[in-house]
Amino acid sequence: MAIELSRHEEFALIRLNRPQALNALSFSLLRDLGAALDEVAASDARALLITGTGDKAFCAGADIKELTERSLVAQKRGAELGQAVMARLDRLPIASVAIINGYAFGGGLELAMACTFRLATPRAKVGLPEIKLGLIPGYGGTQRLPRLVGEARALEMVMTGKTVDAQTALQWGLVNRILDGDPLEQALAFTREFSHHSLPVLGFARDAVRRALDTPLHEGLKIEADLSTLAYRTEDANEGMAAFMEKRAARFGDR
Ligand code: DAK
Repeated sequence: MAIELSRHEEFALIRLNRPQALNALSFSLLRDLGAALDEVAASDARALLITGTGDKAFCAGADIKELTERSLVAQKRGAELGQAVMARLDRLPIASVAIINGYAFGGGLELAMACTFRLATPRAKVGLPEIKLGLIPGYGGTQRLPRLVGEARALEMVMTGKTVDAQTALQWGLVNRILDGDPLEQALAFTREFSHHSLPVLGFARDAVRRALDTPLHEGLKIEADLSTLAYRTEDANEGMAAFMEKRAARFGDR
């Protein structure tokens, strides 16, 4: 299978499993990825981790062999499929963490950018090299990259097609951390930093922050007022505040 879905503790783990093609996103892999995301959404996993099989690549992008000799209509359907899968990942009810364990180019970086967090191994390299193929990104890259690194850096990456190393990606805010030990163990430790909090309240927090990027400030503040009031009405908020008063650890029930 080009997609392997497994469970690690209370987390789901998806591995892109086409190491012979550096985990490139064939259309069949994209369809399997969409199905795996549906399975994760319906499960009780508290977070999703995504990584690539092998030690060379997270994902080398769209499968270039499939991009040639296709009709315009087929290409448009392909772009819509890719965007829909990235959107499904972006809107998953739980947070997702990309473990960038090598190259993340083109659609591979777009996949990582659709995740809530990105962690990179020290030798990881990321970029949107589509321009070198006479293309531009088609799975959300032109929209998500500037939101993460700003317009100037996004234009530089998209228009030169140059790749950046993990250290630069960290400086630019494209990745949250560089993993200096076993990537999966380190990523699990990172995920445990937030996953014990109330799941519905984590969802409100993600929604509120995400809306900040496409909403004028006065409207964003209204959204924050609504979502923070909703959080306040949860049983977990009662528990969290009671635990503080009683000087004990909170026991959230995701309610
Ligand atoms: N697609 C298919 N096969 C790939 C691949 C890819 N993206 N990347 C690597 N491979 C395959 C290679 O062909 C090779 O296979 P064999 O020749 O052994 O059969 C194998 O993986 C190992 O690769 P290399 O031999 O090249 O390994 P190296 O270590 O020498 O180089 C590399 C690694 C990552 C630097 C190099 O493989 C590379 O430059 N790969 C291509 C990176 C890239 O350009 N990615 C795609 C960006 S475009 C759309 C519009 C646009 C898009 C999508 C849809 N629609 C309108 C539908 C654009 C999407 C993109 O992602």
